[in-house]
Amino acid sequence: MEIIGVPFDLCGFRLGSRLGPAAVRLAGLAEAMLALEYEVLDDGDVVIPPAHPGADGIKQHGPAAYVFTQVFERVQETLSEGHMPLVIGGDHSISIGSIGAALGAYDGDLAVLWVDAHADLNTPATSPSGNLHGMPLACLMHEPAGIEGKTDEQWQLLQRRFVPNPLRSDRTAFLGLRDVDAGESDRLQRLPRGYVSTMADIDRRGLVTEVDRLSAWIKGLGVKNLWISFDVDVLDPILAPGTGTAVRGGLTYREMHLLGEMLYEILESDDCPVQLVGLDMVEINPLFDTHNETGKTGVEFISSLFGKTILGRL
Ligand SMILES: [Mn+2]
Repeated sequence: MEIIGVPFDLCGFRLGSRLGPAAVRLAGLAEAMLALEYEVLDDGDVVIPPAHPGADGIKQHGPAAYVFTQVFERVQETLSEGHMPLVIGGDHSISIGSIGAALGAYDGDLAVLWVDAHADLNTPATSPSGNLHGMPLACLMHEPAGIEGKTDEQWQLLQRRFVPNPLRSDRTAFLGLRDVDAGESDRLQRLPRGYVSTMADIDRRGLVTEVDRLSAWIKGLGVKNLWISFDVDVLDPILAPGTGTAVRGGLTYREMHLLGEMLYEILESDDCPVQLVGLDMVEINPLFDTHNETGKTGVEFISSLFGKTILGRL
């Protein structure tokens, strides 16, 4: 596996997630993967340009495109070498580059599991904030910008350059949703539905039932490759305060580990036709954290996802 640090936060709600890759490294990501007997490469961070708001159009479009280009190329290269990219952000906009590259590498044969409090399905027209970190899935799905002129041009440029093969909404799974904007909700209703599990579903039926349902969905999809995009704001802020977009009522510590362990079992099982090809971990903001608890928690989730159990890697 290869760690790709993306200290880019200009498209987020609050600055500070540029410190996320350092926090996750400090929490021992590479060491944890080595302990599980994976080979780990870390070629450092992509280069981040200074902020440049632009006169009109999408906020910080220039710096974003500059960063996504590098993310796209690094992920493409890592996949072509047969390695697993671990993309550490940074705000969630960077998934346009990472998942766009994976969609290209597998010719569109890709499902995405979006583990996040938010649906990130806004377009420039429906986004209440105008921040690109709330729009990556809409961009990946080739939804139209909904605003003409420069915004539309810039939106289409992102799609042309980074998303040659659009993500199909019916191959997208959401887990942990609890803060969905009106425009996103409309889009979720309108687009062909993949898998959706909100925090209310998890409360009613329990995480095990919901992940079993996810397992059946993944196995029946007819797709060979899976990308997991993990936004730490899916976790309850009591557990993971170090994020700029905290929402109460998230996954608990034990649910987080159970999710990682169950996903590992599903993906390792003999009857699973889908392989995990890459991971994003985003929105870790050490400025809001206490003693790097959120960085450490992120590393614990990744460890469970890659086979760590109480009794070792089974
Ligand atoms: Mn997100």
